[in-house]
Amino acid sequence: MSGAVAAIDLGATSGRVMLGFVGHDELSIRPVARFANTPVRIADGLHWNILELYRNVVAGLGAAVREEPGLRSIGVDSWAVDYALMRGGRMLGTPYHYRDERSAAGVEAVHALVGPQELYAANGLQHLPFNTVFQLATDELDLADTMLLIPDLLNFWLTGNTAAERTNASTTGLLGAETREWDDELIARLGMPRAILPGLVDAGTTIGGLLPSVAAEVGRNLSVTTVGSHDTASAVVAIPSSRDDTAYISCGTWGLVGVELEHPVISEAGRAANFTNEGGVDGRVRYLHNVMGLWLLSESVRSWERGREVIDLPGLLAQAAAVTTPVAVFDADDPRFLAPGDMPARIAGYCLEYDLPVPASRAEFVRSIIESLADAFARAVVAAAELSGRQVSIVHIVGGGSQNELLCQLTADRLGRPVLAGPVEATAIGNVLVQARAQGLVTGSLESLRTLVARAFSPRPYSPRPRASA
Ligand code: LFR
Repeated sequence: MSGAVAAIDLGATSGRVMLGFVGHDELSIRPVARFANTPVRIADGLHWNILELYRNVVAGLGAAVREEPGLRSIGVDSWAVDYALMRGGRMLGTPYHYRDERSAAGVEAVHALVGPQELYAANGLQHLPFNTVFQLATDELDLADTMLLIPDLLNFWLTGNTAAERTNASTTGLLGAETREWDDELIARLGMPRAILPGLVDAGTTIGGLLPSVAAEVGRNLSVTTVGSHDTASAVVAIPSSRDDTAYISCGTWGLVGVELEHPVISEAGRAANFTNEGGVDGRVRYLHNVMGLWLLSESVRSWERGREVIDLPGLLAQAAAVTTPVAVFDADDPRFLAPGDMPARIAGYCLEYDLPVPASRAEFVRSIIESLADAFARAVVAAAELSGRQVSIVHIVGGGSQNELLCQLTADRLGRPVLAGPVEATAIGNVLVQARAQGLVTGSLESLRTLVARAFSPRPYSPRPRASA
């Protein structure tokens, strides 16, 4: 038996609707619609243009149905942590972007009630100033009756049903690391209203059919299935390997570097190294660290394009690969790089502060960024192995970054271990596979799904080069 499902995958800079065709021995995907995701800054801060995203999702589903009338199901994933507050089914204000600065005040408010150590012991999350718990601490929660994370919000608009999908709920900071249930005690200590948190569901649950008005727009009714609705959870489903000695780097706007575990690792060393225990599909644990990712590059390009110039990125990457002068390797994780704004100026500022050579051209900036990312990736892989007690001999890079040859090669060089790159669309593939399994198109554990991925999308190998030529 084989059939088609559609993945709605919303990233921080763009969204897509992909058709996936899955059978016992079959897996392929095809893009149906792509659209920009452009945040909007208004007087009170930086927001997502969530209505525009929803409009594009519905239009994309219409196109998917026209291309594949037998579509069995749809599933939504997006970036994590961000949310809408609701009352009586209405959205109260436009969701904030996690890069909005307001969360700093939330960090202080939360830590005044529950210190960082205790918080980590409860939720197992690395400290990111934008974790939902910190954002919520700045919000008017008394006005709301429900809090919906972004994919849960879209599922609600599509079906009228509310639920909190567990992998994404694990990024809120309000889920117990061990129990994977809402942590009532923590929530009470933070003085947050427990009632706004919807019931939890696992990936692979049918949420419902489309509301009649939505079905009319799309062209027919469709069943909505939860997937690993945190995009990184879906990407990890599609790592094309089931070997125990594998680490992964899911690289897009962020570089998520880690290993998959059966149980969380809550240790002081892991907390100090800022390693997170996020929830994976099938109850797995994504033990990983957030590296700043291709954001450093895209935000630099955005600065250069402010002068109305259009940057030829492939050309610039080729120039960067040809740079022979030594460039600065800076700490890609430095919090100064988090907010939107002039990235080259911040990198130059870092170099001056730490007495490193300031890049003298755009090609040198790009080389410096890629070297620094590869360095941060390599350090995070080593830390993931040490902290989890796992032996790592192979590293998979998936997502947009897997297309960046320089990044893959430099990561292999710095690690002294082989890197396997691809698939580029890991998130959409993971989304498709979890739906397909829920529909009975495939069966089995994540390992059998990954075998299917490895067969359909064979990754590109990069061998570490000897030090002298690296
Ligand atoms: C990647 C990602 C990361 C999360 C960050 C913010 O797209 O989902 O996993 O830490 O975005 O939500």
